[in-house]
Amino acid sequence: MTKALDEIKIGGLGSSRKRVEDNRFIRGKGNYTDDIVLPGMLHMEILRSPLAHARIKSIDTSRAWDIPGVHLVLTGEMMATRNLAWMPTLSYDTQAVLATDKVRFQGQEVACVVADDPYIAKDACEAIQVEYEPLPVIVNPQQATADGAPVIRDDKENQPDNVIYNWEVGDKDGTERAFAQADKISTLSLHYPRSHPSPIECCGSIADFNRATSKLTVYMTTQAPHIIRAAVALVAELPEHMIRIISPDIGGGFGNKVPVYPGYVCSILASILLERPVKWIEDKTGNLISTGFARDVYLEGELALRNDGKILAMRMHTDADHGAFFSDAQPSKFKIGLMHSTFACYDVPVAHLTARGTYSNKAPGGVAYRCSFRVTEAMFFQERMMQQAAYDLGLDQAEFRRVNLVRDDDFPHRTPFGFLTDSGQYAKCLDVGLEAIGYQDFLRQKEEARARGRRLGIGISTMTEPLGAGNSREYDILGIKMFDSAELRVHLTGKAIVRTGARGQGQGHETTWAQIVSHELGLPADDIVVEEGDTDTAPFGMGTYASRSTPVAGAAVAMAARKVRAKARRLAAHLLEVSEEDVEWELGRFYVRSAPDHGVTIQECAMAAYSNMPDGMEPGLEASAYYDPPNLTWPFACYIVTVEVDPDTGVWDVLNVVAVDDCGVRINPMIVEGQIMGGLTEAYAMSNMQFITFDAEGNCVGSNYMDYLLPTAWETPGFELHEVVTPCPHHPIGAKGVGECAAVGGPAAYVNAVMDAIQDTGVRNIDMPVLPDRVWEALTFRRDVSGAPPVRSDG
Ligand code: MCN
Ligand code: CUN
Repeated sequence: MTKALDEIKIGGLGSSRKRVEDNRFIRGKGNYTDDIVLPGMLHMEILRSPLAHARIKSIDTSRAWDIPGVHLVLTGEMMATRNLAWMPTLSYDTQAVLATDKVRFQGQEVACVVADDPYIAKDACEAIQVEYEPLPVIVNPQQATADGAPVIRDDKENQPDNVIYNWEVGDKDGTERAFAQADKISTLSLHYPRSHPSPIECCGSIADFNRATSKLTVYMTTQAPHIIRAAVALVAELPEHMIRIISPDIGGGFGNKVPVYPGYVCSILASILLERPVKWIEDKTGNLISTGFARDVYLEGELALRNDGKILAMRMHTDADHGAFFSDAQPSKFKIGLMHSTFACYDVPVAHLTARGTYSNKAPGGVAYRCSFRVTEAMFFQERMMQQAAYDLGLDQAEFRRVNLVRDDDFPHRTPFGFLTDSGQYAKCLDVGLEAIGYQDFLRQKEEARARGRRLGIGISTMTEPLGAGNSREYDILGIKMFDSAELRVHLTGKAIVRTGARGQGQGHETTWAQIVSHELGLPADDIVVEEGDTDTAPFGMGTYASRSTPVAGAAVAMAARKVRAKARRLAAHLLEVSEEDVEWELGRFYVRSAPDHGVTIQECAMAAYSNMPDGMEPGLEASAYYDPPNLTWPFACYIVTVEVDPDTGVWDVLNVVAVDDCGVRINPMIVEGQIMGGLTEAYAMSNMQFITFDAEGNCVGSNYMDYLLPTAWETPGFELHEVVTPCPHHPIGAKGVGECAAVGGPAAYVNAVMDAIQDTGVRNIDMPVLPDRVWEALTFRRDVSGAPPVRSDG
């Protein structure tokens, strides 16, 4: 008779345990950076450039210094005396901390004031007089590469133009040969607009330099505290052990809190100079105008097709607008992130991808916002292209996908760009989705409605995405290999603490890491606390982004727990007075194989580790593990959306949304569903209401919540969720990442649905956000609608 614990009851794997962090969040007891008040703390504000491109002729700070309560006014010139006017970016470029020679985007940091309170600091910023000489402005790659275009980065040697890189991958000649064999070639070009993560909490930091101890403590809103510590050590040339980065509760990150921002650097220098804590909290417009943008890529491509629907080859080109500095946070080897994960779920024999990156007079960005390094753009293009190709072939769009999806018995599958996808049941996910949405019925309804002048549409998006960088062979950031770690310490009464180098921002790590330990050791999840975000206590890790926490840090948690279990087994053998080989494990308990009733609990082993260990055994029960994943994890998803478009106004309403996600084994099904609903909501917002762009002068249009709309419960549609589980073959508990899937795959489903409703017009593309006026324009003039900047200033 087994005495194993009921895993769901103790909060182990598969338990929809309530999020423990919500105990404090829903009571208003979260501890965010702005909640922290230190003795003697001063406040910093940033003066930003009103112009997108201008030479700085002079900066006069005298009036700001005269304002009572002002302690410090920092300019680029002062930063330069400490070699801090510029900083290296995560993509081997440089970025201005405070502008010295020129401003290169609207909202760029020009000066900082540190004062007794933020209001004095803000007033003093306005008292700074800057004389600008305006320069011609560039807001897209076409302008950037035009003859005679002004060189934005004239600060750099060997930068004669605005091109950052040309990059390619795949088999050019083979692709050309395959295109020559095609029955049909289908093409598509589109712009994936800039989008902004816009977490509710903006960015911020509190730097606290203590001269007596030489220790610098920085509280900040970062998703990757250890990377920041490394950056501070290298940039500010401070000894690493004297730097402590603490990332307290984070009010949403979504990628916005991965980069290193000038505000962090300025608050650190200010604290060192003043020997007092200095707090900088960004305001909403500052956040929307200057930090971590995403996307802004132009994608064009084509598929070589056989009449029966088989894809023979894929070719695509990307023009990426990086803004004024190439500061993407991404693995060093890949200039355009993991864009080449595109078409990974389809059996495409050969493909070729080229990418070009250019500078413009826009805030740097390029990678943040629920993306795993450009996979959002990659999957959006893929799924828009798949729908268009089905139309061009005259095939049913679901059937066309099915014909080309990688088969279940074809794993691991090598993609044309060299990735190895690990596992999946792609056709099954599609079937579950089609069944749930009532596909055949809907097609009939659509016909009938059309006969009465109504326009219904259905959009499908199927995709796999690479989550969980890296393996260390291929993935590094600035030379630091991408792996992660965890530490588990079991106390004598069988309670425990887990620490990882990841840093959740709302994903529920405090809940789910405990569940992994619970699964491995049989300790109730409620007996385990999880701590992340303090570099003095957490083991080294690369941080939380690219949905890498479960694939990498989560795996490290399991491995650390297994080491603890191995030691506990030796303690059990000692307590049971048998040899280790005679000891069996079941959840929560070791027992003697020949006498199953004779056993000890994991808690009894923990006590023995401190009170009754065998001779020669090192006391204590703890372990750490560094986990270098053998591969990325490849979750799959099928999102299906139905809409009705009003032909008179272009307004479209969502009728139904079905999501089928396969993220392998689910640690906490409720949290996974929350992640998927959040992603579908963001996808909905990106597809039709989040409009942030630039006019011809480089003014950022939409840098406030009146224009850049956040979806509320009112306009967000309901979602019907389904699951398929294909365990990840290389992850210790079979889990794959999921945090970004719905935001990555979702947008194409919404846009495809609208395009399906107007397919008979011959319009091939409307750029996101698919605003009603764009749909109306497409319907009325039967033409594609581009959303690329500059936006017209004539309204
Ligand atoms: N999970 C699970 N079972 C799985 C996979 C995941 O139970 N098979 C759980 C995890 O344990 C974790 C959550 O789901 O609690 C998300 O896990 P994972 O997919 O590993 O993603 P990360 O934790 O690395 O989160 C990063 C991802 C990214 S990159 C962005 S951007 C994003 C996202 O998460 N930002 C978010 N979701 C967010 N959700 C909130 N609330 N806030 C953000 O800022
Ligand atoms: Cu790119 S947004 Mo998430 O990977 O932090």
